[in-house]
Amino acid sequence: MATQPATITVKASDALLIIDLQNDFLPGGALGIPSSYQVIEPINRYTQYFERSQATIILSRDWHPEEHCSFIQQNGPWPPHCIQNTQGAQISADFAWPTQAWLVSKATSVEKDAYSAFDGTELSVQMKHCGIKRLFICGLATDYCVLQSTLDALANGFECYLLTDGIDAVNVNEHDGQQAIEKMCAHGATPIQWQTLAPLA
Ligand code: VGL
Ligand code: ZN
Repeated sequence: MATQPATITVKASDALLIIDLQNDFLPGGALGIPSSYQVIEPINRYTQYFERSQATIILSRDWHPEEHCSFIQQNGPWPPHCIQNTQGAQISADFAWPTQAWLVSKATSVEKDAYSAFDGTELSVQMKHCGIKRLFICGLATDYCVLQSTLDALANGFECYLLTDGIDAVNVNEHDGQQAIEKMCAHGATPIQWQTLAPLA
C-alpha cells in the first residue's frame, strides 16, 4: 500500500466524487449495506470541506430502468435496486447537498450494467474540459462502484485519492472490501482520511 502523504491542500482544480449514496445501498434498502449509514457523516464533512475549497463536487447514482439486466429476474446477480424515479434510487435525505454539484447517472440502459461512473457517461470528458486533475473518491460500494470508478479514473489519467473513512463494502465474500482497497492502491490510488486534509482557515 502507498504511504500516506503529509497534509493535502484541496484546490479549485480538484473534485470530490461521491458514489451512489442512495437509499437502496443504505440500511433498509434493496441492497442495503448494514454498516453503511456510518459513511454519511464523513461524506457530509468532506462535501462541506470541498465546497469551501471551491472544488467541484460530483455525485454519481446507479439509475436502472425496470427489468435491468443486473436484476435476479433477468438472471443478473442483484435484487432489483435503484430503479429510476423510485424512493430507493434517491440520494439519502441525510446527505447535506452543496450549493452546486454535478449529477452523473450510470447503468441507465436495460441491456448493460455499469459499475463505474465513467462507463457510458461523459464524466471523463467533462472533468478534463474543466481542468480537473485530482479526484477524491468516497461512497458506496467499495467492492463494486467505488472500485470500478477508481480504476477507470486512474486509467483516464486522474490522480486518485481514496477517502477510506467515507466508503463501505457489500462484502459478498468477507474480504471483498479490503481486497478492493488493495487493488485500487496497487493501481495507483492513494488512501487518505479526514486527518490528511489541511485544516481550513
Ligand atoms: C452497486 C451493486 C449493484 C454499487 C451498484 O453502487 O456499488 N453495487 N449496483
Ligand atoms: Zn446497480
